[in-house]
Amino acid sequence: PGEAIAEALDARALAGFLRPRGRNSHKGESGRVLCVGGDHGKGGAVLLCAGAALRTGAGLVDVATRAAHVPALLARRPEAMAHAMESARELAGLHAAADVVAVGPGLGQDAWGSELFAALVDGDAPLVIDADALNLLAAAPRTLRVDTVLTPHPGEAARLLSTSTVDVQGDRRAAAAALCERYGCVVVLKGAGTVVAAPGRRPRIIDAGNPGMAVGGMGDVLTGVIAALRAQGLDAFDAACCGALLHGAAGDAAARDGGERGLLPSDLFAPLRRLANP
Ligand code: NPW
Ligand code: AMP
Ligand code: MG
Repeated sequence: PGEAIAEALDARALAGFLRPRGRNSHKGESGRVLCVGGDHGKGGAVLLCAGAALRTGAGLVDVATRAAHVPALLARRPEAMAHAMESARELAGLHAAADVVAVGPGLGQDAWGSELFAALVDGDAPLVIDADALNLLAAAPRTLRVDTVLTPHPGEAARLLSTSTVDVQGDRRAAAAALCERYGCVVVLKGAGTVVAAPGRRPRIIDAGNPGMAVGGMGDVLTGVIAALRAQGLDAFDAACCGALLHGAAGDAAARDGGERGLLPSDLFAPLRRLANP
C-alpha cells in the first residue's frame, strides 16, 4: 500500500490504510496517544494536536501540559485526558501507557520543555516530533529510532540542518534526504508540496493542501493526525504519507467550504473525520 499512495496521491488511496472498524473493536485497539506540549502562552497548540488525534480516530488521548491549561483544555475537549506536568517526573506513568507520543506543539525551549523532551526521546514509545521539540533536537543533533517521525516546516528544517530557510526551499527533496540522513528516521518536510522521506524509501510528494493553511496551529494539527495513524497500526512511513495527505485534503475541503483566507486549523476537524472514514 505504501506504493499505491505514491502513485495515486489522492484521498481514495487512503481507503487501503483506513479500514472500517470491526464490529467488536474497542478503544484499546485504536491506540493511546500522548500529546506533550503547551508551555505558557502556547496551550492552544497541544489542544489542537489532541483534537486532531481524536478526530483521526485515536482510541484514547492523554495530554501532558502546564497546570494552567488543564481547565481550558477540559472545557474545550472533554474526550481528552488532561494532566498537569510540573516536572518530567510526572510523565513516567503516562509515557508507559502510551502507544505513540506526539511531542513539541507549544512545548517551548525552556527548562520545562527541555526536561519533558529529554524524558521521552529515549523511551520505548514511538515518537512524532514537531515544533519546539525539533528546535531542541537541532540544538543537540543525534540519530533517532528509525520509526521516529519528524515534521519540520522549512524554518525548523533549516535549524535541524544548520542552514537557511532559503537553502531548504531551494531543493526541498535534498533537504528532506539530508534530514533523513542526519537523524536516521522518517521526515515530513512541510509547506506547499510536502515531501515525505525515510531511510531506504523512495520519497513522496504530497499533492494536497493550500495557502490558506499558512496559519498558526496548522502544523500542530498534522502532528496529531500522524500520531493517531501510528496508534492505529500504520508504520511510520505510511502514517507520515497518509497523515500529510489526510491533513492536506482536509485543508482543501475546508477551503472549498469557506475560502482560504481566514481558514482555521480547527476547521479541519470535520473534514478530517469524514476523510478518515473513506
Ligand atoms: P523565515 O522567516 O522565512 O526565515 P518558528 P512557529 C519559517 C507554537 N504555536 N516556507 C519562517 O522563517 C508551535 O507549536 C502555538 C518558508 C518563519 O518565520 C511552536 O511550539 C500556537 N518558511 C511555537 O509556537 C499557534 C517557513 O519558520 C518561521 C515556512 C513556535 O512555532 C502557533 C516561523 O517558525 C504555533 O503553532 C514555509 N512554509 N513555514 C498556539 N495557538 O498555541 C515556516 N517558515 O519560528 O519555528 O515558529 O512555527 O510559530
Ligand atoms: P506549521 O508551520 O507547523 O504550522 O505547519 C503548517 C502546515 O500547513 C503544514 O502542514 C504545511 O504543509 C501546511 N501549509 C502551510 N502553507 C502551505 C501552503 N502554502 N500550501 C500547502 N500547505 C501549506
Ligand atoms: Mg508548527
